[in-house]
Amino acid sequence: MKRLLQALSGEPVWPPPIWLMRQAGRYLPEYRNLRAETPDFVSFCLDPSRAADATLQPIRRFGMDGAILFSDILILPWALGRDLKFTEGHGPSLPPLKAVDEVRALDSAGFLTRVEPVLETIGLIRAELARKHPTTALIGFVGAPFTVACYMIEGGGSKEFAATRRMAAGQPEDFDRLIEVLTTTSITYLLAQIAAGAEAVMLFDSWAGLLPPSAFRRHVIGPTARIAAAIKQLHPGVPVIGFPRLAGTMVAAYGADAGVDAMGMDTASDPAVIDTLVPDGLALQGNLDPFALMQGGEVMERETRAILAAMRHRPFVFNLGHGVMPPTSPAHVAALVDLVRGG
Ligand code: 1CP
Repeated sequence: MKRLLQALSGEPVWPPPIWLMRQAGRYLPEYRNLRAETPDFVSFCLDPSRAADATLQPIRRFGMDGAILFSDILILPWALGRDLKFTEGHGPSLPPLKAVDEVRALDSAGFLTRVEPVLETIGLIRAELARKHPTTALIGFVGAPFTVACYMIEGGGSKEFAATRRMAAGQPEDFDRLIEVLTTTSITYLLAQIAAGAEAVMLFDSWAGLLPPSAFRRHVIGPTARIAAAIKQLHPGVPVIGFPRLAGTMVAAYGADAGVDAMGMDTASDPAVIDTLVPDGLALQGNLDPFALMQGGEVMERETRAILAAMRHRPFVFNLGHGVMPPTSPAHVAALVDLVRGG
C-alpha cells in the first residue's frame, strides 16, 4: 500500500510520508508560467490538462508522497450556481448570500455536471501517477460546509466573517439549510472524486475556529461526521482527513466525534499537546510553520525536528500548519523533504 495511505489509515510509518498544503502554487516558477496561460482562475481550475499539470508539478520536482488535486474549495458554490471571480491580489468574490430564497435556488441537481472537468482532471492525474510516480497517492478535497458557507455569505474572504456568524446566531434555520445543502452536495462530490480516482479525501475547515463550542459541534463536527460516515459506508478503505483550523481545545471533541481517520494540525497547535487530546488511532498531519519553511536553514531544521520527535510514536503525515507562502524558495521545500525522509 502507498505509504501516505498507510499512515492516514492509522499505521505508524517512519520516516513519515510528506506532502504540503498549497504545494502547487505561485512559489513554483513552472506554476506561474502555466497560470499565465489562463488568466481566469475558475477556467484554469476547470481545464483538465492544465489542472492535472499543476497538480503534478510539485510531484515531478520533489516526489511528494501525496498529490493534492489542483482545484479550489469555491468551485462547489460556483457549481451550485453562484457567480465566482478571482481577482489578482484580492482573492475570491461571490455575490453575498443573504436570504433563504437564495439557498433554495442553489442548483444541487445540476452541480455534478458542472464539476465534470474536475473529475476528468482526477483521471488524468491518476494515469500519470501510475506511469511515473507509483508511490504517490492522490488526495481529493472539498471545503467543509462551515468554511464554504463563510465565503458564500460574506461574498469573499474576511478576517471576522461577521455576516456569517450573525446569520448562524440570528437566522439559525436559514443557516442550517445552507449547511445541509453543502453537506449533501459535498458527499456527492467526494464520492464522485473517489469514483474518478481520488485515494484519500480532505475537508478544509479553515475558519472552524471562529465558532463557540455549541456552534462548533453543530456546524463543524455534525456535518463532518455525516460526510465521513457517508464515505466510510461506501468506501471504508478511503481515508478522510479533517482540518479544523484554529479550533483550539475543540480538537478533542473533533478527534473523538467527527469520524475522520486523520486530523490536520494548524500552525498554532503544539503537536505534543494535540497528541494527548485525541484518540491514539487517529493519524495526525502537520504542522510546520509556513514561515519557518520560507526562512529555511536552521530555523526550519529545528522546528521540523521538534515536530518529528513529538510524533515519532504515532501514525503521522508531515505537512505544514497552513499553505506554502508565495515567496518561499523551492530549494527550501526540497531540503525539507530530504530532512523528513532522513527521519
Ligand atoms: O492565482 C492563483 O494562483 C490563486 C491562488 C490560489 C491557489 C493556488 C487559490 C485562490 N486557490 C488555489 C488552489 C487551492 N486552494 C488548492 C489546491 C491545491 C494545493 O493545495 O496545492 C486548495 C486545496 C485550496 C483550498 C482553499 N481555497 C482553501 C482552504 C485552505 C486554506 O488555505 O485555508 C481556502 C480558504 C480557499 C479559498 C481561496 N482560494 C484562493 C485564495 C486566495 C483563497 C483564500 C481567500 C481568503 O480567505 O482571503
